[in-house]
Amino acid sequence: MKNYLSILKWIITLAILALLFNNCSPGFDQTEIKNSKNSSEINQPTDSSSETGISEENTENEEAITHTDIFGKTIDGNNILIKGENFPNKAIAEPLYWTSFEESDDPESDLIGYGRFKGLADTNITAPGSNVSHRFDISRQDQNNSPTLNFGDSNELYVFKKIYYDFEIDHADNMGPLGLNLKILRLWSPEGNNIYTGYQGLEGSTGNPRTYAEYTGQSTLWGKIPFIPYKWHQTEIVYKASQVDVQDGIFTVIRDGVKLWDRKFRMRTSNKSAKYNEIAFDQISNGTGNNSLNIYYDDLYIDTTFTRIMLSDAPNLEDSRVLEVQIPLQWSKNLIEIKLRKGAHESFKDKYLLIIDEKNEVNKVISL
Ligand SMILES: [Ca+2]
Repeated sequence: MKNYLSILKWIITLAILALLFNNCSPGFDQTEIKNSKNSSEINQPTDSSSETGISEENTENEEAITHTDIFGKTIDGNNILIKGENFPNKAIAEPLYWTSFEESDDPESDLIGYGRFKGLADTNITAPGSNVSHRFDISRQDQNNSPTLNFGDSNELYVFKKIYYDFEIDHADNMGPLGLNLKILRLWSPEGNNIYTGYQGLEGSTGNPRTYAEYTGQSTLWGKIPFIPYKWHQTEIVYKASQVDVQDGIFTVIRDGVKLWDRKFRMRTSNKSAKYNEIAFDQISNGTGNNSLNIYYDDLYIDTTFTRIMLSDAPNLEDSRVLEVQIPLQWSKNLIEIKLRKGAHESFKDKYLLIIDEKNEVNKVISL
């Protein structure tokens, strides 16, 4: 009897549990679907506010939430739309110059000035994520063969490029009688004054790097950017013209995400007051030796504003080590269209789109 009552109790308990479960489960499922839908509406266009610290409205009212949304699939080469508010200014969406050196590109077509790309498409040494680079032999060439671009009257210049040096700076057969004097980056004014970062092969394996505003600078910046061959380097140049007779100009190189220096230069004087208007890469002064000196270029982006979008491995510029410039197609205060470029990143997962403003600071961060 006792056993019978015990079994009956169990049956009643199970029946009650079954009834409760039947009543609850449909409601639970519906809630889960709804939550999931809401969360996707809010988060998948990604809200950037948490990463940037930039205050955006935080309210219970879903209709009032403002955030940065992306529309389109994050696939390499895809065009996506970014919608939001208060994006930084960019008067012309497209950069001044862009080439990935892939098959369909003609790297010379948009270059202006006295130089041209004299190299050849190369498929053997290419930057990570690229199929084609541009091989350029600087041996026995004068500066008239260096890639050069006229950027007009702009006070600012931003350059993103990938570069690979297939030679040693101090090898005897690479040097002419006066050594190997290689200016890897140079900005020229119509008056002949210029600022450059360069090496001299006679001075050892790092090339004794120097950065100097010729005719107008007050001192030379030594070191900071040792010559490192046989390796792809993602290189960015941030330039801002100085005022006349004032040491307040910016010419900073960022290599593989690391800002190599942060100092100001006097780029103009009363005697030489014109601003720089041309950029030249890899100019040789004083000749070379008998060896070929191959330089490989990949992904060259030049613009007259710092405003841009970068795909990064970190939500801020300080911690970014792999950066890929994205190609803007449309740009307004609340709508940006870009052509997505994965570049050296293995995937878009856990990466960030950084919207950079006119001051070269992060305006918004979009988590992918
Ligand atoms: Ca390429």
